[in-house]
Parts: sequence; structure tokens; C-alpha cells
Amino acid sequence: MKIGLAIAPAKASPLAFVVFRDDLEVSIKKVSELGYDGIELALRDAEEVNVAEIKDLISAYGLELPVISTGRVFSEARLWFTHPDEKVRRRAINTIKGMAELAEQFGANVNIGRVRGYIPDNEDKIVVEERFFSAMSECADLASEHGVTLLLEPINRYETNFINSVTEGLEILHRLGKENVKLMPDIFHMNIEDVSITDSLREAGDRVSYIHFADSNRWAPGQGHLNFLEIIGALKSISYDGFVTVEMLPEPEPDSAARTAIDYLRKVIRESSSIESQ
Ligand code: LER
Ligand code: MN
Repeated sequence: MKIGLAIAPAKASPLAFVVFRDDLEVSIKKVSELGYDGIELALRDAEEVNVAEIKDLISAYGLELPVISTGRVFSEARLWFTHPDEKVRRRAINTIKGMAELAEQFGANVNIGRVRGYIPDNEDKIVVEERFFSAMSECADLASEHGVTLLLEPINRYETNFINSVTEGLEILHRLGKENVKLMPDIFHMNIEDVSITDSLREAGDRVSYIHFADSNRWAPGQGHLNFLEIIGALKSISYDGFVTVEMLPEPEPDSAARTAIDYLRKVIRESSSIESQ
């Protein structure tokens, strides 16, 4: 299992949900020195970064870039798939297509979290869902041409009213029926929405393609009351061997949070392996 950390460029707004928001070279160097295996990069659009520069940096510091995350498309660019205005939806779709083309250059995938949008109070759920399915299908088809997977992330009820639990996420994947759209559980959201974190992970099985880790209070794993030994056990039971990326509040401050998270996760992964070999 590889461990990643969520970062964003310095000009990202404080609403970007990342641990390091800084000059990319500064962050990438720190992530590597802390012993992480990769970075997840939060972008507002594909034009925001210089591909060659980031390729050089991640290769110089021995890291991978498994996922480009898109929460900033929602929080900063104010674009989302279920928006009532067709022109806004079109810009959201084009932005995500641009991210998929960018992701291909890193062998990365693209997260679909808050950018899916929500169901407005005054609108019919069926109509709004249809906007989502139409946008997702179009983005998935383009992503497929580039060998990129879209990662649907269930998000808790306090952030959106659309696709909250892993169970709902699986139903949506089934209805969408696109091979290159997979599930991206976030343990923090699952702790709020899923009846059992471990049962839902087992139910999701090989549809889990990436995962976000934070503890119950959204601090570093080990700082709340979730049982990460059980969670890692459940991921191993479904043969999950991808990245677990730490997306948490940068508290009490980013550097110590990032260190606490990696130290704790390495320890739990070691414990899990020693239990397996007994
Ligand atoms: C937001 O809470 C979150 O978990 C992000 O990964 C989705 O945009
Ligand atoms: Mn997340």
C-alpha cells in the first residue's frame, strides 16, 4: 500500500482541502523527505500547472502523482455538474475533460467529489440526477480515450445532499455503467454516512480504485477514534493495493500533521502485516 498526501499550488484559496498549500517545489520536497510515496494535486483547471516542471519535480524527489483532485473547480471556479444553468454545466464538463487530458500525462486519474454538485431544494431529483449522468458519461468517454479513470467520491451530508455513502456510490456506478468510473471512498465521510466502514469497503471490493484517509475528527489518522488496523485489514481483504492518500485538516499545523499521519500509517501497516504473517 502506498501513502500519498493532498497538496495544492500556493495560489489556491484556503478553501482548497489540502495539507500543504505552497510553492509546489517546497511541498514536493517536504512530502518526499517525510517518506510519502506520492502527491495528490488539487487544481482549479488544467492550465494552472506546467506539466514539464511537475514531471521534473516528482521524478527528482522520487514521488508519484496518482490523482488530480477537483474540489477547487467547485469551491473556487464555482462550476459543477448539476448546476441549473446549462452554460455553467458545460464549463464544468470542459474543465474536467481538461483535467483528464492532463492526468494522462502523469499516468494519473481524476477525482469527482464536490464538482458533481448537489440537488437544489426547488428542483426535481430525477432531473438533477440526469444532468449528473449526462455530464459524467461525457467526461468518462473522453477520459477513456486517454486511459484515465474517474473516481467518484461519496461525500457526507453536511457538504452535499447527493451521493453521501459508499452504498449510494455503488448504486450510482451501477446505473452509470462506465468501466472507467470507479469508487473513491473517503474514510472521514464514511464514518458519518456508512453503517460500517469495513463492511462497505468489502462490499465495494474491486470497485475501490483510490482512497482518502483522515480520522473521525478529520485530523491525522491516529488522532481520533477510528480503527485503522481494521480499515487496513478490510482493504487487504479486497486486495486493495493502491494509494491511500491523507486528506485531512492541517492541524495543529501542516508539517506536524503530515509527519504524524505518515508515522502512524506506516506503524499500522507494519502491525497489519505482522498479524497476517502469524
Ligand atoms: C471534501 O470533503 C473531500 O473529501 C474532497 O476529497 C472532495 O472534493
Ligand atoms: Mn476526500
